Amino acid sequence: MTAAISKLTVTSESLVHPPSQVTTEKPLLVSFTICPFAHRTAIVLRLKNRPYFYESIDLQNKPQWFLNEVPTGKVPALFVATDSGQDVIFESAIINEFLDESFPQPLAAATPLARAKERSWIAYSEQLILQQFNLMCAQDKQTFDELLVALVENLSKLKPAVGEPYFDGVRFGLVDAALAPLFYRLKWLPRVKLAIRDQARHSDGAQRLFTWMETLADSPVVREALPQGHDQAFVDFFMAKDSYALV
Ligand SMILES: N[C@@H](CCC(=O)N[C@@H](CS)C(=O)NCC(=O)O)C(=O)O
Repeated sequence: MTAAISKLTVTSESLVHPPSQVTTEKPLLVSFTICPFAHRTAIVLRLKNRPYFYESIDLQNKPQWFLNEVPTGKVPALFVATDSGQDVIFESAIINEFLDESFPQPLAAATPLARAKERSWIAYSEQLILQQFNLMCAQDKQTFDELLVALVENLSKLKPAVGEPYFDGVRFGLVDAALAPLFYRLKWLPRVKLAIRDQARHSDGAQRLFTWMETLADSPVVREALPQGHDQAFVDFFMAKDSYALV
């Protein structure tokens, strides 16, 4: 899997807008360099061995072609070719389900109940990603400490499978793709990891959570799905916000 993924060509050639080069074989992922939600979709594209065009937009000055097509004004959006031209889908969880249903080797669970539970956890994970963002934006110790406690408490509610590397078992699935971006970005929030590691001394659930978080954060597909220059852009973005986490 890793060898195949590393051969993928992710092109960020300059596109005519609205993007006209999109083909059935090669959709366009519209992103913002440090966006964890777009990272979710890039992970699934890689798990599915799909090449894609990639374009990062300025969220402070969104291009009109993007606003014309994406009513939420949020990234990620995936532009895909259709028989009659082109279409766009938005919302990372929905894009990821679409990709999963469109290409072989399902990532989603096998039964309706198990798939519904995955969707529940994916919906829950959006709140965690927003909490992480707010924690990165905290500018003083008191705010940081309060938000840290809240994030750790909510992370502790996640229940990865017993004795398995991934959330639902042996395979990297859609819940893993939804949360891996958060876990990767905890390298800038080591106190979150330390708090969960401390809990792991007394709790099997916390131990499982800690191991799962580390597995995903270190996973090659998660790292390779990041756009070039991600880490520097991430630090620059939050430094500009006087992030307490980075002092
Ligand atoms: N629920 C959305 C959240 C996407 C989201 O919040 N994206 C942020 C960037 S990470 C965004 O586009 N923000 C711009 C805005 O809200 O105007 C998803 O899962 O795709």
